[in-house]
Amino acid sequence: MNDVAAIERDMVDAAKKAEATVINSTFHHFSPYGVSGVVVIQESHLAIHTWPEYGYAAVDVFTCGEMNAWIAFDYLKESFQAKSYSAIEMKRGSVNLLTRNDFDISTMRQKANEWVNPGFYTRNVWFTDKDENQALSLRFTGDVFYDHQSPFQRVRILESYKYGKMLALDDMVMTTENDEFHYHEMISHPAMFMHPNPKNVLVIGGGDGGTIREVLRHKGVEKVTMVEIDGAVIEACKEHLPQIASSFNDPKLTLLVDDGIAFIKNAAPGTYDVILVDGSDPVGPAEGLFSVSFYQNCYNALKSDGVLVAQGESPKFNEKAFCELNYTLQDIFGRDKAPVSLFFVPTYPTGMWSFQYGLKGDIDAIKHLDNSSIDAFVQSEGLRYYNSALHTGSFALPNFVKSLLLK
Ligand code: SPD
Repeated sequence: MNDVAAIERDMVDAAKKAEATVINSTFHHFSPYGVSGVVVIQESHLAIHTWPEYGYAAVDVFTCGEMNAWIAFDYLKESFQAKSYSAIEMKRGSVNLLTRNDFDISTMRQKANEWVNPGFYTRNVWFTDKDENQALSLRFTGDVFYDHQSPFQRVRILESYKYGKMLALDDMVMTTENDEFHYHEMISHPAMFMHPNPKNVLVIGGGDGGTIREVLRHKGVEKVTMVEIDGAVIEACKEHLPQIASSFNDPKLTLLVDDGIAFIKNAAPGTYDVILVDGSDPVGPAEGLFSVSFYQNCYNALKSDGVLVAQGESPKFNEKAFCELNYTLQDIFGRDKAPVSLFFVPTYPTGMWSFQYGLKGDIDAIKHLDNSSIDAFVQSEGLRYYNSALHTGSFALPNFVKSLLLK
């Protein structure tokens, strides 16, 4: 009752099943929940208002009598899987009281043509990523390129007006065509440059392919292993987000569709120079990517000088997960070895997001950087977010974030 695209589809299909002629439809998602919409048909209209919090919808099927409205009713009952329902058929108007007006049909047609605005767009559908108290909404075209319930999550590729195509897992924005570089450059290049010579890299998650694309820009890398639990994410992105999923055929890549948590548990100690945890939020399949045992296993799998970087949530949207992850990293890697970098993602709730590090051995987040080779790399690769000044600056935290991270 909160899925605006599915409700619009079912309402339009209900009209068609009843052999109505569909003229247009307009549907609106209210934040944080509720949908209203109308399907205009030659025979009048179908309208709906939903209250997801009650699992309830009110529907009107208004016809001029040349179609069987009950067919539409039965179809909606089925498609909404209604457990209970009530319906009233209401005859409108008192025909004996009506008098027909005479009018000139050709004048009416001409006037109608003047009123029609062919460029007028009526669809107004929104995707909302939210918790109980905050939300970020993106208006999207209503086009759904991929929608599949995998064993782990609902995987969708939708098209937003402002940010292009978007990967959503369950109801959360993962990445969009137009701002993916913020995230993918910042999860990979700071870690790759703070390590003196990263050769063997492990990516856990990252099914859209953006993180491996960035890691593989570093010519010294010899091997990248990527472990993604959900093959549907890879399949969807290869087909619909090819600019992000552009490196799956790289010969240096070993791709495993498998559970990253089990993988790291069984990894040989001291194997990787850099581990990047490109997971989703700590609900569903990614919950284990926020556990103490997972990070202890990552620590063991790193070489004696190694860098771990993990998607660290937001200090403004998910403070609890943000802090708990950092406390875990402080406990495992050491208090001064768990720095946090902040960066900006317009399509994540609040926009303020983090990567959290665990640094092993002599690695430091900023002390040993060679800024001129970083900027030469930035230039030659045409990076759009990361640069040497930003690398250092991203580890400078606002005071309220520093306070949050004090154990
Ligand atoms: N709320 C979004 C958390 C970020 C999840 N990872 C994004 C995947 C991009 N490769």
